[in-house]
Amino acid sequence: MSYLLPELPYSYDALEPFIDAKTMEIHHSKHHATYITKLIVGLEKFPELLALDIETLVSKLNELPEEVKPVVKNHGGGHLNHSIFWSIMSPNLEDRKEPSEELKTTLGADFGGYDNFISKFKEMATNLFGSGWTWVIKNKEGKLEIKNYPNQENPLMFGEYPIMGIDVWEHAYYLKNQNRRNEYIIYWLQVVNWNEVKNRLNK
Ligand code: MN3
Repeated sequence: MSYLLPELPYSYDALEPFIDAKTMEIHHSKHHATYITKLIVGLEKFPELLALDIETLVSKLNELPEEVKPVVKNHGGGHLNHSIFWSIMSPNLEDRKEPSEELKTTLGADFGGYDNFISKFKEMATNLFGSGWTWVIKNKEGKLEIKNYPNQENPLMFGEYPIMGIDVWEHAYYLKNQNRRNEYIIYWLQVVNWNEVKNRLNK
């Protein structure tokens, strides 16, 4: 079994009061788990693909046999997106305190400053229509961009590196925030693991 649900590096209630325990439990143990189950079923006849790590599989989307592209795009993307998502949140105050001046400079460099970077991220996530993710990506030229991708698409499918991304599917916030996606976005930004964001910038 090559694709497994990663254990959360913290308990379901660890991100309270910003992200509630029930949402975390359903999101991880049901939604994320289902992407993995469906990915494994969809790749049944392709053991060589099941043997790849998830980042490699998703990066190769365009080269894959036509019949597996949809399952890799939807469920492979779902597995990878959520694996990243859990890792870039933290209950640890040291991880989620304001980024250092150095990190703020790096994040803000392509946006006219860190405050503009945060405003743009909030605006993009608020305005994403339907289900999808707002990503901070490093493009092929090494510049940062903020982009919206629908459903479970991942930047690696487009030759971009995902630095941080917010899941704005309703399942990520509806129990707590109902239709107030903007409230969820503000709460989510309180639990971002900036140390992990920094690690991803240096990859
Ligand atoms: Mn989700």
